[in-house]
Amino acid sequence: MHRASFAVLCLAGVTACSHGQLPTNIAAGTITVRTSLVATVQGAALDMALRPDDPSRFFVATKDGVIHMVSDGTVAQQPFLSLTSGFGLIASGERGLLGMSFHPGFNTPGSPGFGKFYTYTSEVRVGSAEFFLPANGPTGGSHHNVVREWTVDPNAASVSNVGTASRVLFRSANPASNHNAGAIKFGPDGMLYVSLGDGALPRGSAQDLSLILGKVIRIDPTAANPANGRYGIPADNPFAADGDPGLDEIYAYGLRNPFRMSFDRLNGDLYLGDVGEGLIEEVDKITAGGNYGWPYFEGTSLWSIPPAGFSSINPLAQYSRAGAASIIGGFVYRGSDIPELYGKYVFADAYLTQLRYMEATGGQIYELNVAPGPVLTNGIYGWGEDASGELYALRSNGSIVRISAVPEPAGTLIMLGAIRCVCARRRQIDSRIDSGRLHST
Ligand SMILES: [Ca+2]
Ligand SMILES: [Ca+2]
Repeated sequence: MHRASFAVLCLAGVTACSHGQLPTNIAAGTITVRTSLVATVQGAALDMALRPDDPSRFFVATKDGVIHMVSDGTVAQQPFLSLTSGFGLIASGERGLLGMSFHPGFNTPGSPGFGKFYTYTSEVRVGSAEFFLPANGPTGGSHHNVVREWTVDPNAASVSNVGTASRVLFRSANPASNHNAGAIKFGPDGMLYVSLGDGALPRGSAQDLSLILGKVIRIDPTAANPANGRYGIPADNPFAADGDPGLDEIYAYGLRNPFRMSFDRLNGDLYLGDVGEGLIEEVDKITAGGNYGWPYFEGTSLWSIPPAGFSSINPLAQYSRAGAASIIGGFVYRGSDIPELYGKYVFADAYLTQLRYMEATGGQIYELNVAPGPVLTNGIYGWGEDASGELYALRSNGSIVRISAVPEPAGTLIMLGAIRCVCARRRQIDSRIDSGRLHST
């Protein structure tokens, strides 16, 4: 149906139906990496966080509501956090524990973020939501997407008092069960950035600046300004000026379902993958106040007729949804293990096993060649970045897969060894010939 409406719009001569050159097959790139299994957790892994003080432990979040602690490839028997019972988490379909982040001050005594981490969860509706569609009212909608702040003993191996350890920063009533987004990341400015989907129905929420749907928001979780009391709003947010009718929380808008989001650790640039409707998946670089087009544009393709004078920011890159499903935004690679990948944005698609990359400035998308080894047989739902900037694909079967440089192939080493062996034997024979001993052996 959406394809049909697109065709009608194009035939009607509306401009910007310019996606026609999108390849359905992504070109093979020139970079080859190796994948290796770090560990496997139970459930679909979709986010990974590191404590600011401890690069050796990975905290891996699963859709069904568990945060696992992984140290040196071993998954701790006791989960760091479990929301699987008695919590009201909904983990069906696109809902669940969708993101987590430690406060940068998590292990700094005296920091307002000491002992604090944050989650984004889909939960049963409880009371009134702070954000809702007027048509549904504050108690309506499918479920609540909830941002919570957890306060724990930084030395504790797990959160034991799940019922009381968190406070709700806000609830957003999602109109439908899908398009929840759920990335939650601290920026280099110490602010918390959260991506929210457009809630699926009705279309248009992403362009409505009175709604939180289809936005990236920016808040200070440990402050409390008079506007809300549960978190602060940075004064330099794009719609926070006195008299500006747009929600003060909004950082960027016009997004459909920006499921995964990351900051480039080198320069603080914010990237996300925005999941498409029927034709196009896209990578966006997010700037303050930016409008990313949905639902008037899906990628650079017109999806519905915009108002006169409408303009929006095109994606950095886009690919056809044909044969794909949902973009899983990754990271700009800033590690040292794969020098040729440095500065490239690495990402994936939820239903494909391919790894993809492009220049951080956008343009052509390539497939990352993967050397023979453990096979990526399940789709990728998320990405993690370790303290050194190395990347990990988080898969739907719970496996955490490290991307690394291809080592010197074993065959080459054997051949080199054989050549050395032959040469040594030859030298031995030569010396025996020289000394006239060959026939005596
Ligand atoms: Ca405002
Ligand atoms: Ca867009």
